[in-house]
Amino acid sequence: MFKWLRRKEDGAPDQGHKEEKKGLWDKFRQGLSKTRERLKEGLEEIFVVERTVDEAFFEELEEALITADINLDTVRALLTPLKVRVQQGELLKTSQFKEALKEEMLKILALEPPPFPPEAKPAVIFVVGVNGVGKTTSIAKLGFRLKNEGFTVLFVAADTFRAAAIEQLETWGKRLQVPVVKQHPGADPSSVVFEGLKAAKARGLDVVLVDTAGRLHTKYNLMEELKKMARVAGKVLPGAPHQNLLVIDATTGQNAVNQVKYFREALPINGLILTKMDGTAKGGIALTLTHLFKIPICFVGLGEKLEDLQPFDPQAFVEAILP
Ligand SMILES: Nc1nc2c(ncn2[C@@H]2O[C@H](COP(=O)(O)OP(=O)(O)OP(=O)(O)O)[C@@H](O)[C@H]2O)c(=O)[nH]1
Ligand SMILES: [Mg+2]
Repeated sequence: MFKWLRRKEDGAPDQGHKEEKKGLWDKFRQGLSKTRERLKEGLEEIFVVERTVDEAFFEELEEALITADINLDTVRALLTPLKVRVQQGELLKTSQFKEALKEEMLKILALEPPPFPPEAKPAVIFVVGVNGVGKTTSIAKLGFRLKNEGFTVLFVAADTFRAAAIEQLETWGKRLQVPVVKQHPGADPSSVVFEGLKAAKARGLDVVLVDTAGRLHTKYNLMEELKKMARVAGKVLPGAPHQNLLVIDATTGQNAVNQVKYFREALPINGLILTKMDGTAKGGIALTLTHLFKIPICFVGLGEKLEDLQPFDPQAFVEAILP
């Protein structure tokens, strides 16, 4: 059901398609309940009484959408086409409005993610983002998913900033039976990348997931470090890194916009992972980011369990926030 999600053609026994549509929609519904509740508070009053759409209605709607962390530009982008339809004499009743709003949201969200994993062997994926957003746990969850789809995986502990970061990835590696390439804390992250990619190439593995630091000692510049890691990766494997995924914590709110700008200066960002959707009423950030940057959301974190990192389904998302 997601064309961009690749499965390994040769190995993998059919897992009986885990992403059954209904199961996924339920997960989105559950994971996005806080955002839905927030929107409901604002929207219920607007939609509950059938009335004729007027200027005041638009103002109330605008306000309600902003409270779910959809930024003003994005709200206007959503509502302007609807205003035009009202002016043209269509959509005159509030009851027709919700479906039309969903359609507008889907237009913004309909960006097809790049193939996952990318079609290279080994495929090298950098997972980047500021500290604490969920990079390492997302790597574990992606590793779990890839293994289930029949791919062989390697983790690279290139967040050498803290000893605990290396240990955290190692623990996941043991649990998932995924090999981990690491060095001592404080080692040059690029050197770990170099060693990791060499190892993946030598062992003929399918996918390399590279964990990176969210902050560094003050004498380093995180962005310069990331660029260097990418250059080193490209020397070992031309074309690597094949995909850079930026992890954004959905609870951050509008600061996420700055984070995308910041990381995009260092690396081309091919997709977003929005974590902790389950813990926030600010799920509307998904719309803001895709609208402003036109970067697809690949995965969303809907809970803490391994299977809670799910491919982003725009339709399930829209239905979940606007029931
Ligand atoms: N509820 C929820 N918690 C999450 C999700 N993703 C990550 N977390 C939690 O967020 C916390 C931080 O996750 P990490 O993976 O360690 O974050 P990180 O980006 O690697 O952090 P640093 O290595 O410090 O930069 C952990 O407690 C995770 O369990 C999610 O989708 N939902
Ligand atoms: Mg980490």
